[in-house]
Amino acid sequence: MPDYSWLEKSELWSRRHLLKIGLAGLGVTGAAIAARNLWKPAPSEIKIPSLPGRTPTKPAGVDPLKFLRDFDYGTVTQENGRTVREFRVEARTTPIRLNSATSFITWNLNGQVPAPTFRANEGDRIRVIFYNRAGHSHSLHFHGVHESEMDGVKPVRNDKVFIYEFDAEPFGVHLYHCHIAPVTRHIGKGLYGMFIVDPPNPRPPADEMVLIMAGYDTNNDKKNELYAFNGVPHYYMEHPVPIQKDQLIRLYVLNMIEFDAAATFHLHANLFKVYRTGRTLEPTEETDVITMGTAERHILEFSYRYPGKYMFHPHQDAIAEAGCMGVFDVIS
Ligand SMILES: [Cu+2]
Repeated sequence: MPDYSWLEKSELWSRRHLLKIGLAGLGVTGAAIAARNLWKPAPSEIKIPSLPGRTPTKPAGVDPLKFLRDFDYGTVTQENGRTVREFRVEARTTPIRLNSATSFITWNLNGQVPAPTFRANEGDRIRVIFYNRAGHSHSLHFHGVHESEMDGVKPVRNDKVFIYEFDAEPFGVHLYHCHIAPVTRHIGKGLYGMFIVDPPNPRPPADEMVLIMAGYDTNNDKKNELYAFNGVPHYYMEHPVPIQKDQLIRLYVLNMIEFDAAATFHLHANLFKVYRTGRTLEPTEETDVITMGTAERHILEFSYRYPGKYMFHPHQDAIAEAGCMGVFDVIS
């Protein structure tokens, strides 16, 4: 669960301020806010290997090993007999260190790239309180089904709050991102995240992880000079992802690379089952490389039979070699 204490402590979320921006009218009270953390996902028999020592990347706010399995289920309350999940995010402008030579100004949510992975059950009411403190206009456009006013193409100006509210549907792997023109730039600067809607009957227990592929146009030439899984180039090469042998792994993979028409995802020494857009409960194919256009996303499932280190990367090797590459460390 991400640490939102900075938000709760801030003057912004004082009762007076909530009243001012109209949240009280939506039924959000201090009691509802205090209810955060009451709901947690059911524990399973899945073994999550302990993570190796990490290289903190602050002030970027990105810890790719932690991000992998970090699902934000929101603050859960019941309102008029239905489940409401409330997420609070703040758009900011902060630098991230991409490598020893390159610092990059990102446009982000809560100081992190990618933005938090929101997760809900199909049919939940979603409420996203979006506070823009980035210095210029941004918005949040969610994929999925919702009303026109909630489509997130209208700019939210600096220092303004907008509340997106809609139902989580349909189940699957979705995404959200800023939709201010030029969108290539707003996404390329880091304002994107995943939005997972779980089906009414949960998928089988698995070690679940999020992998978001993205590019960085560091010199504004409308091409990417660096690429990354989950924000930091080459990170999972330097910090392999430990996974358990013979255990089901479920990857939620999203391609957010701008400027390149498509990216593939390839897994070494294995094949994975594909659930296109997470929209099926049975796999639709089995392969070891899948092509994703920008914004395409899938669930990929597999397990490793043999211990050892195995790479994963787009099979456009130029993209992989420029940072979008990682390793699973299969342990027994
Ligand atoms: Cu933006």
